[in-house]
Amino acid sequence: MASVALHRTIDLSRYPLDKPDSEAYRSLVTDKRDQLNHSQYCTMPGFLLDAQRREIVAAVEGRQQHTHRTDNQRNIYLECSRTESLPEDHPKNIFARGCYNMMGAHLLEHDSPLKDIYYWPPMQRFIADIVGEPRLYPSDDPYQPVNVLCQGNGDRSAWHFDSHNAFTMTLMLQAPESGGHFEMAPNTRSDTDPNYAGIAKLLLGDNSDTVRMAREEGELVIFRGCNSAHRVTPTEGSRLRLMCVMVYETEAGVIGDPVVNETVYGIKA
Ligand SMILES: O=C(O)CCC(=O)C(=O)O
Ligand SMILES: [Fe+2]
Repeated sequence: MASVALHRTIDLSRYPLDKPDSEAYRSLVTDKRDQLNHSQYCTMPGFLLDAQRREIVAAVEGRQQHTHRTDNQRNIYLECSRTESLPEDHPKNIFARGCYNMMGAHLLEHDSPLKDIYYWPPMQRFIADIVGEPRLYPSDDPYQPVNVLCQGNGDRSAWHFDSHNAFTMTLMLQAPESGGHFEMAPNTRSDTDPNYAGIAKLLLGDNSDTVRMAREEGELVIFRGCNSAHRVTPTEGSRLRLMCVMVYETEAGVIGDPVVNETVYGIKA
């Protein structure tokens, strides 16, 4: 892929991914890595250039009828059924509504600029440098690598932990008229402490440990969502909230779980 094409897509003057040996690149990476380690997320406003963003939005809006609708009640672990042996107020038994349309990678054009970004080796290197991995690889799954989460009036994502990837990248394509805020409770749990009591408080409305991130159109965010619960508050208004979600893998050749693909994209294995 020619880097010249990405000059139209990524603001390379602000984010010099094409100059990994430069001082500007090194200081950008250090800054974002520190932010990620400190807050469990880091933000890059103006990453996607605006003219390209508008073209992407038009293409994504034109393909809405093919997206897959999800509307269900799930707990913070993304499970839909109760655990009878646990009390009513245990996080496993607290359910909230999640509703949205998902556009999988199979529904994006082959030459979508979102795919250009995702498959561009300097992008993979840049993200690896920030998250501290020696190398990252695109997912080989037909549906999961690059998605667009599409949320209309009233749509939302309930509090959840991401189950599969240690970090996730989200690129805001279009902001809704209002609502649709990304909220996170950094370090809600750890690998050794499930913190059920703290999670129950969060789920019952205690927002004292949560941050709300202003999400600008064109902004790239990297967040660690495995142990930091996060959600998207209800979108309001007629303009769709369109969020591109990208995941990289730490090894080559990774294919997603067919059960996940059936639930998220409606693809029967
Ligand atoms: O839409 C967002 O801002 C967050 C999406 C999300 O939670 C995820 O992709 O795991
Ligand atoms: Fe998530």
